[in-house]
Amino acid sequence: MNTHNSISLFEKACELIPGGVNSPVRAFKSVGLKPHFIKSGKGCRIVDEDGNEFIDYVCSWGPLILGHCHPEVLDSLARVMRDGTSFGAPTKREIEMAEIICSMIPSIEMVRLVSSGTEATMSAIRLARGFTGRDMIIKFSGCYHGHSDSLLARAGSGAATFSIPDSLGVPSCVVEQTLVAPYNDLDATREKFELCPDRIAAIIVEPVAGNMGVVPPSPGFLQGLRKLCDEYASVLIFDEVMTGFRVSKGGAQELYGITPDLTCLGKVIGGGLPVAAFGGSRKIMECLAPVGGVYQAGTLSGNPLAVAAGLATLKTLMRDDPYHDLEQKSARLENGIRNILDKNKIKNKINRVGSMMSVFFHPGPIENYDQVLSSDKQKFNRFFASMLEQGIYLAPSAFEAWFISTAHSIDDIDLTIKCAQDSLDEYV
Ligand code: KE4
Repeated sequence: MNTHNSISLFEKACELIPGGVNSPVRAFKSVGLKPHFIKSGKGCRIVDEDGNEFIDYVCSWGPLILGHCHPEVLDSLARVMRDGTSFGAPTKREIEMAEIICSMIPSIEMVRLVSSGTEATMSAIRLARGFTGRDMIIKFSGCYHGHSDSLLARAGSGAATFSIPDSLGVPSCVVEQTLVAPYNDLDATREKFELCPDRIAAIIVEPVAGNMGVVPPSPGFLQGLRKLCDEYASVLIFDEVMTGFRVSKGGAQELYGITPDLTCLGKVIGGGLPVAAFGGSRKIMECLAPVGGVYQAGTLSGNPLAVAAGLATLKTLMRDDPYHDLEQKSARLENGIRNILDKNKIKNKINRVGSMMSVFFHPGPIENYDQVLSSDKQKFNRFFASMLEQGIYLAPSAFEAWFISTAHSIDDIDLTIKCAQDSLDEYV
């Protein structure tokens, strides 16, 4: 595969942009390769600057559930852009967006639009703290909620109750308010409440974890979190930035039948443009400025172009209800790859919820971050490299999710499975 242009572009980028990328995972460091510079996308395919074509399972890390350049998204942008790109003033479409979000996710009575998932979760945490008058939060190992300081925390060593920063530059005094429990571990979560009764403002959780690879909630886990928050009068925040409108029309909360107090949304909601949101009960949301005393703001929040792309995406999902079709295609991919790995006696655990999945080179089960970390990363990297060479663009990390879109055909899925067979013959 010719990668001449991507290599020279990467060299130039590295002189001007830290790591040559505007978001670390794009640098391909986790898989030990150099990134391909992408020139265009159409449907489920992308083409790089050397003309190499790939079937894309990154889909912009989740937003493109309808694939690249969906006609209705492009048409909507073309219609709106001639009226202006941004006003810094309320627009009619923001009401329409709020209406469709509230209709698709009934637990949301009011919603505030922002421009990134990080903003959505950071704001939801501040809102929960303002609403409860408490400072501490609980998150889970392996869950990622964007890069705000409070959420860049990992469990302290041993029995230490306080967390330690998960990044340089994050003051330890900030993450001391963040408690970290193992995902799917209700007993450990209850212990945090018993250690700090009446001090915990919120639990924030990915209802289906997607940032350590896909790790579904164990039976009863989400119900247990709901019960703990009710018992201790804490706010339950579902970070559905990845799962919202992805794993079902109403997200993970609809799939598992759990009602959170606040929901964070992103990715799909913008259809590839920067839209995110957080919402919940009127009682909590009206604590936000300018009504209440919890401050939150954003120059481009509710941006007309971004909202137009998001509206076109959500309306298409509402009209076409593609979730059964996505389930069929995603299950075909999962079973096809599992059969190949099993036949080749390669230990594997594939976790999938709807159209997000991950392949772990590990006998399983994979129910928490420690188990994820014990999977064979080198084997994944060899698999990744071989698939890329054959024109299959997977998420460049063993600890990320693959995404299937409505634009992936059965033939694309079957070609992917064939490439997986060929890669195992050679590389894994
Ligand atoms: P953004 O700030 O990147 O828009 O959203 C942060 C975020 C919040 N919550 C969840 C559940 C998320 O998955 C994310 C972002 N996900 C990563 C993918 N693992 C985005 C890719 C990247 O960081 O470049």
